[in-house]
Amino acid sequence: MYGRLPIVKMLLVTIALTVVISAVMVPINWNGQGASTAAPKIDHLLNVMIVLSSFVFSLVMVMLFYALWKFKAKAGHESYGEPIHGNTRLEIAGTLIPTLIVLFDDGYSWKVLDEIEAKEQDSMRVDVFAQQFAWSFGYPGKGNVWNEGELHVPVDRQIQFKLHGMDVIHSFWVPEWRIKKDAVPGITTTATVTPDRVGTYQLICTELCGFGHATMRAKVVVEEPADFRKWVGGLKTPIPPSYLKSISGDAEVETQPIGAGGA
Ligand SMILES: [Cu+2]
Repeated sequence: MYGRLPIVKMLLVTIALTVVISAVMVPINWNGQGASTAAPKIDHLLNVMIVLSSFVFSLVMVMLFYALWKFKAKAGHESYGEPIHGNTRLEIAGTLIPTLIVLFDDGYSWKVLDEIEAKEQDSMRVDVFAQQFAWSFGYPGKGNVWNEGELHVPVDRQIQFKLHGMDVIHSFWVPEWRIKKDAVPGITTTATVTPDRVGTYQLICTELCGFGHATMRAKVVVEEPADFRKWVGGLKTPIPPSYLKSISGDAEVETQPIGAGGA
């Protein structure tokens, strides 16, 4: 009734717009400094998502502005538009294209997370206890020693953080490591990280957990293995028995194919 849509032209404009938006958005360093082996993978994943999102956004904009221009009511035209009965081709394309994009996103994210979480032979376990509004850390491989408020880890070694929520849900996040995972009461969750840059960072609780949430931070020190051994060797306090007792009934969740969210 309106003639055929200029599909090829619309697609070309969509692709051109995608290129322009991506050229502006992709070079921006959204996540800041990276300091783990996961960081480049996640930053690359984000760039792929930006390009795909730019494509979807451009497609919608091109169709919207085409419709605004092409089907604008003529002056003095007061009646309703003609009734239509759907468009099978459009409905199939409108279902298939988003489905394929989302499936691709899923598959690619899954692959990246799988690579990050692949357990290495010499990975070290660190227990992380999150409670309102403080962090503490246990080193089961180092005589079960424990430290409050400051986390030390050796550089270039995979760490399996076993996360324990002692009261409410908290979330473990060191922005430079990119990985973020919830600490949930009753469940032990695992965050796998290989820090690859010596330095001092901040562990931030990123799940609104109560009045003191904004202050729930801990210092993170990534250091050479020898420095780490010296530091951990100087710890004398064992993990408090009350802590161990309160997590003894936890369900163990070794791997989660899809990362837990967090506000
Ligand atoms: Cu919090």
